[in-house]
Amino acid sequence: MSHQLGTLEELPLDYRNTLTDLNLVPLWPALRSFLPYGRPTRACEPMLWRYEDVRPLLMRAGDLTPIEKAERRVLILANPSLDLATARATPTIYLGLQLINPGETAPNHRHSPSAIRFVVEGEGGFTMVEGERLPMEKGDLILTPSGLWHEHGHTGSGPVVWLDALDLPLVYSVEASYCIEGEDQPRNNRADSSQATYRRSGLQPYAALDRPVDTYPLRRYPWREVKAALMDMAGHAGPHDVLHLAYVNPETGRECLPILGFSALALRPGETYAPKRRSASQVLHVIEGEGDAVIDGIEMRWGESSTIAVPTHAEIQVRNNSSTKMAFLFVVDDAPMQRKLGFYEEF
Ligand code: GTQ
Repeated sequence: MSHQLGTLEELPLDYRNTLTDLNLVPLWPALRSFLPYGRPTRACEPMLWRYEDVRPLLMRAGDLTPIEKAERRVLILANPSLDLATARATPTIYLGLQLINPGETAPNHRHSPSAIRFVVEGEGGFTMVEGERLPMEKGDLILTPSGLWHEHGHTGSGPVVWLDALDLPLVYSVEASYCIEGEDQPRNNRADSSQATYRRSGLQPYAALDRPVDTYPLRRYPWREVKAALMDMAGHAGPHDVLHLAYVNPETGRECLPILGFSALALRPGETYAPKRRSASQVLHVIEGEGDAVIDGIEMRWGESSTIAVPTHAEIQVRNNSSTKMAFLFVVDDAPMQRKLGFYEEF
């Protein structure tokens, strides 16, 4: 039963002062704010970044700041509803657009937050993870999980840009975020070898059956193959089936990182994606296509490489405006963390 709860002001001043002196706070005046009825109170608001707005500023950063002075030349997509200084797109998701020019290297380091790279443009970039050189082509997903050494480089021509997504806000908020710098990694001679070892879902090394599961066996998910899988799926699906594939650990079939989850969504020409509300916060990054979205009543128009922040519990509709072309979205969410902690829900 719902009661009007007592306020702080109703309490005698001497009582309040004594509580304060003893580092005590009464719960009841704040109870509804900690546990609002029905839906959480959210500071996070829907937000859109258009790549055509960000790109010129990122290129300018390339002229203004040499890589040695940046280590990572990144413009953070900071949602203004969440306090710019805390570098968050959603309560748990950090996003940045990173530029690397030909011949530059972003030095080796490892850190407690987990990161992914999702390639936005350019050819010839690579990320080295624990000695394994992973090429980066547009739309590829590259994992650099917590604690693994990683460095970036670029041996091609023209700029290379990718979207960084990190669970940094969560790790930082529990005061566990830190980084270690290292010497350049010794490069093993098995570039991109996890691609070969985990060539196809449903197959894994035989020896893996007799050892504990590998936490991060596959570090690159090529867009060429993800797109082909979505198109194959479209060919077999009914017209109302949602074309949505999760990126998973091939040994467990579960999410590939512990806190953030990644998936790819295809929208047929004219299709509107209107899923149930989810307790996870999300990011939608456009791989190809253009359209409209309504996120909690906020209307926005998206195009190639746009990035949209979606609050927890949000009402969302995303429409592919083209009558002829498919649209493809990369989705980041914090559902893996919420599932592990037991409060993931859809409504
Ligand atoms: O490329 O390792 O956007 O360490 C933020 C922190 C990228 C990276 C970011 C990082 C990196």
